[in-house]
Amino acid sequence: MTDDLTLGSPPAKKKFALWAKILIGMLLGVLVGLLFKETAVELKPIGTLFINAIKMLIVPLVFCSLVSGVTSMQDSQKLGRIGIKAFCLYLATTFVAIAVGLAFSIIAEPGVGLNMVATAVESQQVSSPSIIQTFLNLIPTNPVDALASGNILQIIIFALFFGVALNLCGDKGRLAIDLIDSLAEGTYKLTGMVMTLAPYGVFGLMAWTTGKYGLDVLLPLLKVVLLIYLACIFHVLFVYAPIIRIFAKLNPLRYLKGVVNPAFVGFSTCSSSGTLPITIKAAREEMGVSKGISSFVLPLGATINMDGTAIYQGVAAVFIAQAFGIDLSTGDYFTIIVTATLASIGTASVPGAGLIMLSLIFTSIGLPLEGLAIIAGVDRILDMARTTVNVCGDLMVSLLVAKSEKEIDEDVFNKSAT
Ligand code: DAS
Repeated sequence: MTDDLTLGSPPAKKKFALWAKILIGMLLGVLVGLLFKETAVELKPIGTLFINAIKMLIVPLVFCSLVSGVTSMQDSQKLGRIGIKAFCLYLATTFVAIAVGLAFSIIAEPGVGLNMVATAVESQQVSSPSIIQTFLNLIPTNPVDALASGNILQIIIFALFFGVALNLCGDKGRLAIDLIDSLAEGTYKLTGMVMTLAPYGVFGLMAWTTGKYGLDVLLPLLKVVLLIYLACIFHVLFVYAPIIRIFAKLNPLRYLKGVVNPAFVGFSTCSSSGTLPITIKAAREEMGVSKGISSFVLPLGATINMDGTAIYQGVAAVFIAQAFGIDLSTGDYFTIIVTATLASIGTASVPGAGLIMLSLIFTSIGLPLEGLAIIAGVDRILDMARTTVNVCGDLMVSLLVAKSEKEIDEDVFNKSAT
């Protein structure tokens, strides 16, 4: 796979695949982090520069590509159908993800034998807004403020309604539609340009992460870290891949090839929304998902779909219960599933958000909040895995929806193996 943008490189020169450059950047970053700790932690600005460059794209790309995508679908009923399909699929995969996390930790018992003692710590009341309030918050009272503050859900709602309105304008809407189409194309090209920075940004992020969280932080909690990574890998290979094979009747290996770039970027940035421009680009160029579907389903997924976070919350809750010798009842497990599903919708797609929402889970079943401090030590390492699964889950659902709506170019999808 190569990036479609050749920024001045001579056509005759063999293009080294972007994913390979990112992988080399990642490995070099880990090496520098392990060998030169002090220097490595100073390299974070290189990664921050890359993340800021991606964040620069999110609002214009999501707004322009969503309005452009909606206006390319004249049928508003189809739009509603796509939204309901995506929402239901996101909820269903999150539900399965929590079950996977609970199953892995019940079987492996990572916290058994740690015999930690809880001291009375006031539970910080982290409350996710009520269902009613969540829906009320969807409507932007000031669209410009929503764009300026990067409130993705409000931008999605405004762009959806604005796109439908432009469709209803007939010829009078043509000028605005053409303008937004070209703005969308411009932000898309800009994404390709930013992607050329990925190998360097990933190098800086991995060097800083390894330098800061080296092996000495990891070793005491190695079992739970390995368990969460194992559960995440299982979820992608034994839940997503079979779903694609069975329900989309597509080759799952090509899906796994197509998610490589967004997965690498999600892994190193720990931000699904920060990875969104790259995720949209991969959906279109590697999987053949249409502009309309990718520009609607992926921003929605980056906001409400957090399967990796759900796995992490399932494992972490059982791990801390075991570590403190607390027996969980069936009702507790049910509470974890419901709370983690709702929490994952409310979890912001930025680094460390899952840890904050974990306190909601702990509070809901009476687990000691000291457990958060234990998990926090390795949370960045865990965030890398869960964000990667969050991104892969968004792409999987966009593929299913595109296939069901006959909005996938299978020639593009099948070429991604080349
Ligand atoms: N880092 C979040 C994301 O961007 C996930 C999390 O913190 O759980 O998806």
